[in-house]
Amino acid sequence: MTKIVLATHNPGKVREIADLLRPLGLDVVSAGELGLPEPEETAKDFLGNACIKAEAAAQASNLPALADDSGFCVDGLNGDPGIYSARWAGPDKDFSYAMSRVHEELGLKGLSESRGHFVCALALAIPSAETRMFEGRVSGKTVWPPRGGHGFGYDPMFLADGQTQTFGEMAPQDKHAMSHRARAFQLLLEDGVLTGLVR
Ligand code: ITT
Repeated sequence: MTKIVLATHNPGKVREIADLLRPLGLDVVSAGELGLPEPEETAKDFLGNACIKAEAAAQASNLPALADDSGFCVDGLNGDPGIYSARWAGPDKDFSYAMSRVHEELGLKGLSESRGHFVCALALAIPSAETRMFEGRVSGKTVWPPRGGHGFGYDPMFLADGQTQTFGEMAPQDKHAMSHRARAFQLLLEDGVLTGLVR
């Protein structure tokens, strides 16, 4: 079986990406399990940071590596937290705190809610081949108070367009049917490079 590294240390992402990859029959191992270091995310956009993480993991492991850089972009906060979504949760990765911060900063601008979207950039780095990149997004709005205990990160405060349940309330398979991550993943599958690895 072809082995692929998930170049992330975020358990929520490992769970979701492993679900999306499972039908392909790849042998998935996470960067955490391999003890790979976390590179600094110094790029100015999601695609650039995904590339940094995928290429660092591919180089360190000499295996194909798939990285996800993602975030929550709130229109009323000029796109913040955006690429800083993980950093807004502080060193303890406290997303109750990060969600409160979004709510409070909207409040300082006189807003009780705002349109926003999730972005997911995927980068697939294969040793001695060119890195491939794909981006997906899903639009909706913020809700307060947060609702639901599924998912991770900002899921409980995001209501996608046309939905009545937040991402935090949705069953995992329902989020997978429409999320930014699933959309980026669909583009990756259509590209064929991943299925090419399995053959
Ligand atoms: P890695 O870099 O190790 O992958 P990270 O959590 O630091 O883990 P990012 O820099 O891409 O990853 O941060 C993205 C943050 O955006 C993540 O920590 C979540 O809080 C949030 N986020 C991304 N996708 C999300 C989703 O599907 N639902 C809720 N929040 C999400």
